[in-house]
Amino acid sequence: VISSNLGYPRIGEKREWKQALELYWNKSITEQELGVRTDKIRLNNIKKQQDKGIDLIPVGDFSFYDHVLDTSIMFGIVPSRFHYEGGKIDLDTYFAIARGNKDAVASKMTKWFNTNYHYIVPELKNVTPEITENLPLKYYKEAKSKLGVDGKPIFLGPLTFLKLSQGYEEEDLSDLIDTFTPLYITILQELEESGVSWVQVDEPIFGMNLSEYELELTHKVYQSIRQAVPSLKIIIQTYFESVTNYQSVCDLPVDGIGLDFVHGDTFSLLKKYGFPKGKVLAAGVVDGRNVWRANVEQKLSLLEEIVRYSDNTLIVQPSCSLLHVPVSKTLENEIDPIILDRLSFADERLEEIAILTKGLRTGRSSIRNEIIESNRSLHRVKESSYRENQNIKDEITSLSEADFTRTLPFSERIKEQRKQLGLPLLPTTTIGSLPQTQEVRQTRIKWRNGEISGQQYDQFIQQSIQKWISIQQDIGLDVFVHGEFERTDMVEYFGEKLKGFIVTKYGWVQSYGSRCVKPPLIVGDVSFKNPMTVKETIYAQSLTDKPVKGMLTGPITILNWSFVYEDVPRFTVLNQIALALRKEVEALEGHGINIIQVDEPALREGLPLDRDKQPAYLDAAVYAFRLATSSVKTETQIHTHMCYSDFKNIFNAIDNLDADVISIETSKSHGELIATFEENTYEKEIGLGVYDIHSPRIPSLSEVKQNINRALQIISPQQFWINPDCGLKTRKEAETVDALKLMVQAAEEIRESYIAFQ
Ligand code: THG
Ligand code: ZN
Repeated sequence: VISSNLGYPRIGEKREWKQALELYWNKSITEQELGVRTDKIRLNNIKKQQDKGIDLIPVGDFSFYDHVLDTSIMFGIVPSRFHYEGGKIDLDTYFAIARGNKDAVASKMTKWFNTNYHYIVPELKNVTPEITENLPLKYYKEAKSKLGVDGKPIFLGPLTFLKLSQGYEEEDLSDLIDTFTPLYITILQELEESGVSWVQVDEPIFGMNLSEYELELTHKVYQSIRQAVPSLKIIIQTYFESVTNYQSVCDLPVDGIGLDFVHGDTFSLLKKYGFPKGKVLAAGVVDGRNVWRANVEQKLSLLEEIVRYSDNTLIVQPSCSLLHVPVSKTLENEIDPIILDRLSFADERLEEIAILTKGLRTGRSSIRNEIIESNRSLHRVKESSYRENQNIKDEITSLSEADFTRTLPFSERIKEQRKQLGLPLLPTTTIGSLPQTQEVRQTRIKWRNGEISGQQYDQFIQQSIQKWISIQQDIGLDVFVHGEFERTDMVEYFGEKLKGFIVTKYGWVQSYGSRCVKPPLIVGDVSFKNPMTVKETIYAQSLTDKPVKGMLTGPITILNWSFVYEDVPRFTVLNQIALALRKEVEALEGHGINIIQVDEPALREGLPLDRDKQPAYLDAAVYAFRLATSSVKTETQIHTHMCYSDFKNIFNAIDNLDADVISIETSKSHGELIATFEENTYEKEIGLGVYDIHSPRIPSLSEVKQNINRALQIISPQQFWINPDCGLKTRKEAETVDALKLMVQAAEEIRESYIAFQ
C-alpha cells in the first residue's frame, strides 16, 4: 500500500502565486523575479507533501496559468495570430494566448469538466505539433536535484487533451491521435530514460460518455505507448465521476488505473466487474473537491473492501487533484471550533491520506485515536444548532405545484409587463455588476479592518451607486442596475447573509489564471434571515425613473459554488436555498422593484458528466429556480443570466426555468448559439451578449452592430434585448463607459432602422 497525491494547489497559502503573476503582468517585477517567487512556491508545495508523508508526489501539476495551456505549449500549439515561429515558447506568448494582447484575442476559456476551474481551450487549426519542451521532465528533474524527491510526473493524456481541443472535425480525431502519439511517446521515453518510475496520465474524459470508436482509438494509442515504453509505470488517472466504460478502461495496456470512489458509484462497478489482475488500483477515497473532514473509519472500511479486489499494490489518494480546495485551514482563526474541526483543506487531506495508508498497512488499531477523533468531531456537529431548523424542513415538505408555477403563462405575463415597464424596442441593459475599482475594494477592506465605520462604508456604497446611476443616465441605458459595489463575490455575499452558511478568510481556490474565488461553506440548514439586497436596490431606484433591476444569485449557482456539507442530499440544501431566495424576491417586489434578475451562471457547469445523470440534475435545478421566482405578480419581470453558451443539450431546461428574459454570454461562440436557437423555438425574451467583456479591448461600432444584426436574423426584434455578455466587475471604469456608449449607439441605430421600416 502506498500513498499518493494527484495535484496540489498552485496559489500558495496566501495567494503568493497570484500576487507574483499580477506583479509581472503589471511590469512591477521581472521575469526572473517571477521565476524566483514561483520556484519558491512550487518547491515549498513539494516539500510540504513530503513532510506529510506522501509517497508519490506529483510534479508537473504546477503551472503559470493553466495546465491545459501547458500541454498545448509543450506540443507547440500556438494559434497563428500570435505569430509563433517554432522553438521554445516564451512566457509572454504563453500569457498572450491566455489573456490576449493588443493585436490578438485570447484563446477561449471554458470550464474544466463540472468544476469552477477554467482552462484555455487548445486551438488545433492549422498547427503542426512538435515538442517544444518536456515540461513534466523539467519539473521531475528539479524536484530530484533540489529536494531529492523522486516525483511522479503528471500530464494530460491524449484522449482528454484532444477532446477538450477545438479547431478540428470529429472525423479527424483518428488522424490527430496518430499525429500526437509519437509526441506522447517521446515525452514518456525521455521520462523513462531519466529514471522516472511512476507517471500519471490524466484522462478525466473517461467519466463522460465516449463512443465505441473513441474507445477503440484510446486502446490504439495506449497500445502504441506500451510498446514504445514497456517498463515505465503508467497510471491512467480518471476523476470527477465513475468511469462510464469501466471494463474497457480497466483493460487499457497500462500498469495502473486511478478511479474516483467519491463521485459516482465506482465501488459497485468494482464489485460487479472486479479489477484486472496484475494492475495497480489507485483508489481516490477522500474528496478532492470538498472540504469536509473524512470519516476515517468509513474510509478505512471502504479501502479494506477495495483491497480485496486487487492483487497488486493499492494506492491511497484523493479523488482528484487538490487544485479544487483551499490550501490549509491553519490560518482560519475566526471559524467556530465545531466547524473548524470538521474541515480538511489540501494539507489536511494529505494527512488523511497518510493516516488511511497507515491504517491499511498496519491495521485498524494503529490509527485508533484518529478514528475516535474523527467520529467525535462528526458527532459534535450533528448535535449542534447548525442542524436543527425544523421550520425550514416543514416549509419544504409542505410545498406544492402552485409554489413553483407563475399564475399566468409567459404570453399573458409579457403584455402586463410591457404595459408596466414601457420599454423601447431592443431595450438596453447591463448584466449587473459594474467596475469594482481599487477604491471600492480598499474601502471594503478598511471597513472590515475597522478603520472606517459601517456607516461610512454604507455612505461610500451609496456614493458609488449614485455616481453610476448618473453614468447610466448619460449613457442612455433603458434598464439600470445598482452596480453591486457592496458585493465581493456574489456567492460569498449571499453566504454571509443567509443562515446556514459561514465564510472563510483564506479559503481561496483558483478559478482562472490568477483569479480566485472563496466559496462559502454550507454547514447546516439554510434559511432567510433578513433582506439581503433591498437597501442598495431601492436606494438606486430612488434616484431614477428608469427601472432598476434587483440582482440575485440563483439557487443552483449558490449550491455549486459553495462547499456543501454532506450529511443530507444536495437537492435538499438546494431547495432550502431556493426558499430563502424566494423570500428575498418577495421583499424586493414588496419594495416596488419591478424587474428581478436571478442569475444562474453555474447551471451548465454543474451538469453531471455522465449523460444518464443529467435529467435528475436539470429537473432539480429548474424546480429550485422556479421555487425562488414563481411567487411574484404577473407584471413583475423575472430575468436570468447565464455565462457560457454551450446550451445544445440543456435547451429544454432553460426554457422550463420560465424566466421572462434571459441573457446569455455569447460573443465567443456566437455561431453555435445561433444554431441552437435555429433548431428550437424560444418564445420568451432574450439578450445575447453583443460584446465580450472579458477583454479590455473596446469593440468597434460596426462589430457590435454586426453581432446584433446576426442575432436578429433568427430572433425577433420584439424579443431581443441588448446587453454586454457578462458582468462588468473586472473591467476598468473608462473602458466600460466607452463600450456601453457604443452599445447604446448601436442599439439606437438599429432601432431606428426598424421603426423606419415599420
Ligand atoms: N463567482 C464564483 N465563481 C465564479 C464566478 C464568480 N466562477 C465563474 C466565473 N465567475 C469566474 N470568474 C471570476 C471572475 C473574477 C474573479 C474570480 C472569478 C475575481 N476574483 C478576485 C481575484 O482573484 O482577484 C478575488 C475576489 C475579490 O477580491 O473580489 O475577481 O463570480 N464564485
Ligand atoms: Zn456571465
